[in-house]
Amino acid sequence: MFILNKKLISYFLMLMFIALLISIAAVSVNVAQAAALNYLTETTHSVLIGTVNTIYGAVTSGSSNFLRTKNQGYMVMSSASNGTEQETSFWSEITLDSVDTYIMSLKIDVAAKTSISNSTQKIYLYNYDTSAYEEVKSSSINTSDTDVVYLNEVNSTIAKYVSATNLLKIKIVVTNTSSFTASFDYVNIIYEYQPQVSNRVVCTYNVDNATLEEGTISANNAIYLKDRDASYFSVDSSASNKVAWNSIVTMDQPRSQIKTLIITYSGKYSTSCNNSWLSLWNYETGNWEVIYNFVSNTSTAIVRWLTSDPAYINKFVSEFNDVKVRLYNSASASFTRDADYLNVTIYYDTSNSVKSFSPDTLELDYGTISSGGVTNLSAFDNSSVVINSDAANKIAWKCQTTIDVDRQYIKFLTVMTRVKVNTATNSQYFSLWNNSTSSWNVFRTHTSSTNNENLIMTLTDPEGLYKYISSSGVIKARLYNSASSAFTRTTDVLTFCIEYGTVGTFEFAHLSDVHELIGSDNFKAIINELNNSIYPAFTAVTGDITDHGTHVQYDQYITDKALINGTVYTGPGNHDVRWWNANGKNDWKTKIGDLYYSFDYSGVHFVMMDSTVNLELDEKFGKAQLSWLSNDLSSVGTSKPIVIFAHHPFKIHDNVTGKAELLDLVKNYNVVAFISGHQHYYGYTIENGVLWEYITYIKDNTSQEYTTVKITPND
Ligand SMILES: [Ca+2]
Ligand SMILES: [Ca+2]
Ligand SMILES: [Ca+2]
Repeated sequence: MFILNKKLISYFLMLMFIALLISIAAVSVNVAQAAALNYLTETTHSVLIGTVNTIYGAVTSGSSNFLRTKNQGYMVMSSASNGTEQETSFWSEITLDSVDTYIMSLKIDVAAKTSISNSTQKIYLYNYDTSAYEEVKSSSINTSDTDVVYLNEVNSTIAKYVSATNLLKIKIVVTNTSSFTASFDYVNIIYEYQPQVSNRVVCTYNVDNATLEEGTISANNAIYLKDRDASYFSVDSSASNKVAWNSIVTMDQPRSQIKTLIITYSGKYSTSCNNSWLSLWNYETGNWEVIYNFVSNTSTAIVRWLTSDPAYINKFVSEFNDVKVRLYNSASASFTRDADYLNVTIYYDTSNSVKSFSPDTLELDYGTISSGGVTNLSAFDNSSVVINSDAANKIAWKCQTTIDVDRQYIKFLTVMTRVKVNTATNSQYFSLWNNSTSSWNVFRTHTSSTNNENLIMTLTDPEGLYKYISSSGVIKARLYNSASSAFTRTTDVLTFCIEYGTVGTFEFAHLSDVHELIGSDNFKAIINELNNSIYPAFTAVTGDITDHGTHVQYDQYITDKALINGTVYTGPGNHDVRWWNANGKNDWKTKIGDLYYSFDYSGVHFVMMDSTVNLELDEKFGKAQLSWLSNDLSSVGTSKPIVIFAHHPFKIHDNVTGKAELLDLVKNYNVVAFISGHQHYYGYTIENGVLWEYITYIKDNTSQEYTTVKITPND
């Protein structure tokens, strides 16, 4: 199946030439191949508490459903007496999904408050080794919402909390000396794990747009949301002391493939104001829905909300793969909101093949290695490369890998590193080496953290990838940062992950009916344009290369054709075989070559058909040709995309003898386009995802009467 990308069509139609974009479904996944790799695609997953089992106290309003979003919507419990204390407590058993190997990190995020101050909240996890609960976190909570986060990044101490069947049991206990009610807003259990066999991969989208709802922009613009770099998109509050804007991200992946959706925001305020409300557009109800609210501070806060719940992904991602994010807050006086960073990251299942590559080399531009080496970067295992800054307080490592997949088939490249520093530093710059400019291009600017963080850059433009993947498959990445004093950077992982299909991304040129123009300056101008600005993968000419099929005209076409860079595939038209003599087809064979034939390019099969009849205007596909086609296609198989060329249009000439047989013959194959000429005007239709196109005749290069057809693999 293929789809015509309407956005891109309109874009290309704005150009002087007429262009079409064909997107072709990539073929099946090679799981066996992926399984054999040292597979490094990390998955962050979120599980929500399902059934709540109360121990002391009772739920008086709300339910565990209220714990999915941090929105001041609560599950409320009233306390009961436990000995000398009042207590609310509940436990829940959670099944962790698809934990193929070990869990790298476990984070439990609880937001709650109590009706009276000085309550104690404890988080317990069930230890399957000792068959008893263990306290993992104890905090004081009071009458305002309090966030309590338990974070464990040491695999060996997480494993005991997960049963052989991937169960995790959590108990949350709140106590006070007097009776109280506890209001639980949010409980999210987030774990990172490393699947051994999966086509689940990560893609990150940096937000660079915003639609203002309340307030006026006071500094910079929404492009500043792209990087977490302490440079801000600043908005002054409106007359009613409100700031609100929303951003939209369109993802490359269909909603059905998205397994985890992560929203990250970072920002600060000129003065403290009311809570900030982070919302997502609910496409089912047509309303904003708060997912996370947080205190609006004058210091930068980073908030992250994620879900792996299909019901949430379905309502927050549109059928066109859009996510809309909104930030709203208000105050009693005017204020400025400085938004640093907004990012949407997804983990998704891809139908493409996936491979991950660890770096082959590690070199330092700045700093010295205090422990570890390149091999430590190949696994998420807290075994890391530790680098000390140099005398100028800088660290930069650069790594390279060599991939063994032809870059023409690569759709996505994701480079991920897991890194932390021992003390705050300046922004970290994550770059790829640009082979065309011989310089590092910064893709992510990210404030450093003393906690492990994953820095991810994703390149989704197949042509853009050519700059960063050399013809021999070399990719180089670099991470640079500096500080005002000495620091240490610890890097656990660097991985290069590619998604690739069996169809490459390329563009070919289609010309037809060149007969009136051969030998002219106008034709040479068109050839010049193809050679110097279009750079087609190849050129197809669908007939009428001569006006009357004379030897002189054939020779002129051959002379002109030699000026076109790259391979030119030519098929016959009625002018070529109709006028000169009854020997037209034999003259073609002598001068040009086969009347019909096929060829392959970058995973696509192309067939040039002969629709002509000696001495006639009209068209015919003869039995011998159809028999040849039957044999040809049977060796191609039913999944490979096929494009069929002929001079006479397949669609609008219903009097073609043998057309019904041709269409019947190809109906079980993956024909994505029928392309022809003859009409001397341009048109196309798309039926059941198949393109039927006919183009105009070549007249002059101001009218640009040729098309370029771009093939891209589908998702
Ligand atoms: Ca809630
Ligand atoms: Ca920024
Ligand atoms: Ca490691």
